[in-house]
Amino acid sequence: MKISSGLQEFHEKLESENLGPLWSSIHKLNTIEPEAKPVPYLWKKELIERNLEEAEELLEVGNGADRRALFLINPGMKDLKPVGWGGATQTLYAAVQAVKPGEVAPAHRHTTTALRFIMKGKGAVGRVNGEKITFEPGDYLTTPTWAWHDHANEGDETVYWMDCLDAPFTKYMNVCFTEFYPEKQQELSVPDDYSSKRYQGGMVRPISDRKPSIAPLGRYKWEQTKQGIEGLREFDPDPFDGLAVEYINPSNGKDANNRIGARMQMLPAGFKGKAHRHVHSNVYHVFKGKGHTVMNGIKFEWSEGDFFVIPSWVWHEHVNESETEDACLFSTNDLPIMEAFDFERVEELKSNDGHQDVKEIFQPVY
Ligand code: 1HN
Repeated sequence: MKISSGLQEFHEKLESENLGPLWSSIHKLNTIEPEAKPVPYLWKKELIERNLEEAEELLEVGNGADRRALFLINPGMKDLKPVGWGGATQTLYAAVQAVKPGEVAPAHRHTTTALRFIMKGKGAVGRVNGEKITFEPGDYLTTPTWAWHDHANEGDETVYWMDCLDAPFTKYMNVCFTEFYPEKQQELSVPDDYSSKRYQGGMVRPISDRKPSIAPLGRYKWEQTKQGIEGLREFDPDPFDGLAVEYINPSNGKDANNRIGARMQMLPAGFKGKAHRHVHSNVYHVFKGKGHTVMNGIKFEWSEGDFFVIPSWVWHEHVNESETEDACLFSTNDLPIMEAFDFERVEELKSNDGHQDVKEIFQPVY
């Protein structure tokens, strides 16, 4: 639109009077496609470990710091206040948390919802709404909105896990409430691993849960997740995601965490996925294996322990580079949020047999 000097002056006057001219702004809102601020990016395991080791020396959890976690900052979102402090994508916060033997991360609760994926180490426990939950690498845990939670390491080695919260989303929505528990650790009100025992049958639920609850199960064991994937092995893999399962709430079949989706996908040895893009965004953690993901023509090479993000509406395809070993990728997503508001769309790449041309290889920071 051509703007005369008279109109320009009028726009400036409008702005000083806290009004805006829709005729010159509408295209900024109604973009032809989403113009995601977050960019595809990858953080190496070595970078995170090196910095966590430094944090382990510099601070003690429970004595000055409530949590020792390093969060992923998407370089495309640094200027996005009020969440410039740490969004991996526009909705998801992701971090690696380390708890040393003897440390207690004190109890609190917040409207922001959380989940965890255990990466390394044994002996740490979480308390969630009166239940003590034990866990091991490969387990997935959910800390639902407004649930009291504290963590402690009762073992003799440092335990590391991935945290994912919908913190950028709740920040944008201005819906954050937080409350601190009067003691360091909350009181236990049910037997240890109570919710896992209640649901140990897998596909049967206690009759009292016929009326669904928000998060009836706190822990999802790696062994069971693996079994779910193994069952898929004799069938054709999903052309984009391989052998993939998602963690569900066993009382209602929806996502295990009501606002953050989570999946485990196995890319069988030699798997070469096709490209698609979707509105929802993902944060990936490489649990096992070695391969790469091409995002908008850039090749991101990954191996065990790395993290990468797939922002909204970015073409992506996954490849397992090993001909003998399977690769396992844990990922979180904001699909529950996108679906709740009817925003989700998916597009498959039609050209070049569904594969992107690789124009560049991403150079990570070590
Ligand atoms: C939180 O409560 C934890 O409980 C970790 O371990 C990360 C990031 C933002 C807000 C709350 C935890 C968090 C968090």
